[in-house]
Amino acid sequence: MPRHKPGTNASHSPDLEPVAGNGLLSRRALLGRGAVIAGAMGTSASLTGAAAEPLKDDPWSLTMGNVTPALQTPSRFEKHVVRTLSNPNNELRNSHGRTPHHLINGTITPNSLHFSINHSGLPDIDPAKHKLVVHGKVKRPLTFDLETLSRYPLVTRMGFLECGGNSAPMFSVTPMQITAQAIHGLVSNAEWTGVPLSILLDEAGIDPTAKWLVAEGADSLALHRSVPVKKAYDDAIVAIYQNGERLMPGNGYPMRLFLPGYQGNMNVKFLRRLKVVDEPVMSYYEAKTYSQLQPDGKSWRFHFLQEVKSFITHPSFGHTMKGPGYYDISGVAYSGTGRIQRVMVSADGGQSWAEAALQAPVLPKAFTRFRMPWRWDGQPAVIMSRAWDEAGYEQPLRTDFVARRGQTKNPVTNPLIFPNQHYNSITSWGINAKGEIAHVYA
Ligand SMILES: Nc1nc2c(c(=O)[nH]1)N[C@H]1C(S)=C(S)[C@@H](COP(=O)(O)O)O[C@H]1N2
Ligand SMILES: [Mo]
Repeated sequence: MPRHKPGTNASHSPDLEPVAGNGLLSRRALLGRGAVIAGAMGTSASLTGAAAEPLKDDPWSLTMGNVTPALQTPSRFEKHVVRTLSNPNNELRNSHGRTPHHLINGTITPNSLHFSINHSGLPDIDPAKHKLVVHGKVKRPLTFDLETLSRYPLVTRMGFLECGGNSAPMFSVTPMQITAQAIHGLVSNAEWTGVPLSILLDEAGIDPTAKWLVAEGADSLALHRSVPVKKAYDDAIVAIYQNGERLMPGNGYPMRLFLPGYQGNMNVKFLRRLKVVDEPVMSYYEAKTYSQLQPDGKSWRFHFLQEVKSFITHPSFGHTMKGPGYYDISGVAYSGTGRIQRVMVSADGGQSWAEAALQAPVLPKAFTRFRMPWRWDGQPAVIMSRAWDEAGYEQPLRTDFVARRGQTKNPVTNPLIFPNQHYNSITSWGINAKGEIAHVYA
């Protein structure tokens, strides 16, 4: 394609030259040049419609508005932006709430929409009575309450939290026609504030030969997991704030273990015990539920790390394209190993790829939002994303991944519960000429 000077004619700007198949545009199109976007609109009008008409006053412009509430909630027009529940009728079993990734944007999951998994419900904990004990192979067993813990030096860090069972519907042999919320809703990202676990262990005087901790929650099943002491000293915290406010009851109020990048289940909520021991205790959740069953029938002993992953949230299943023209392809990428290095996007089912823009700051073990400018020509397209992390790990292609890790043919009573764990391969969305979006395997 011939190159033109930018600004001479928006529709022939070099920023509108395709960088990969099926209309992917240069990332430079994102650098705030409206003319480029206008050019991508093609012959149709701009995104905002015809020439501006004189404004008229709607009812809300004519009277005094509502009074400011003490605790604000989203607009009544956003009532559909909610978590989906696995146990809406309050049966005596576990309950999940899934994050609506296709309805939100940015990187921070609002506390009201952070996913939640509670194996024995939400305990109604009085923070004045809740205690955390540190004991076992230590010189000085210690007891903390929320107030004493709050007086320690606190650290704040952004971090994703993902259930090992997130994305399990992707193990289905046929693509399930469900939203990114239903597929990937068991991962969220928040700013956590708490006390580094290393400070508490040092104060207790941990036996230098001890290799493991047992963390236990105060809910009725006393969920407990073994955690390597090495991880505790690396970057673990006892979190007491979530996005600036106290933890939500469903996210561990008043205190929880936060292990950046490690399998959700190990992030013990309602934390009441840290016992220093020599060996892992092989608790129910590490020996059975969250162990990884392989196609050969064997299980991996532990699978702590949540590996590099990405998925497109916009556009995705549940959205409809509003005609040909400019779109942002956007989604989230994250890795339990560290920072996201690169995200590639394809609009032609993986035949060609272009590098997406990563929104700064790119933080370790946290969501990174990626964006890819795209001119959809109204023809069928398959969009997908693939991420790499700074340690060089790449998100596996689906065929390679399921060859190694298996698929499930079994008709399942609850289609969102699969026996397999830790899906970190690719998600593809197929768009037809009507602009309808389906979940496809490419
Ligand atoms: N005490 C306790 N801790 C728990 C759980 C629980 O049910 N009880 N659920 C675990 C599971 S399976 C996951 S994936 C994460 C989810 O954390 P969240 O509910 O804050 O999103 O918490 C883990 N910690
Ligand atoms: Mo989980």
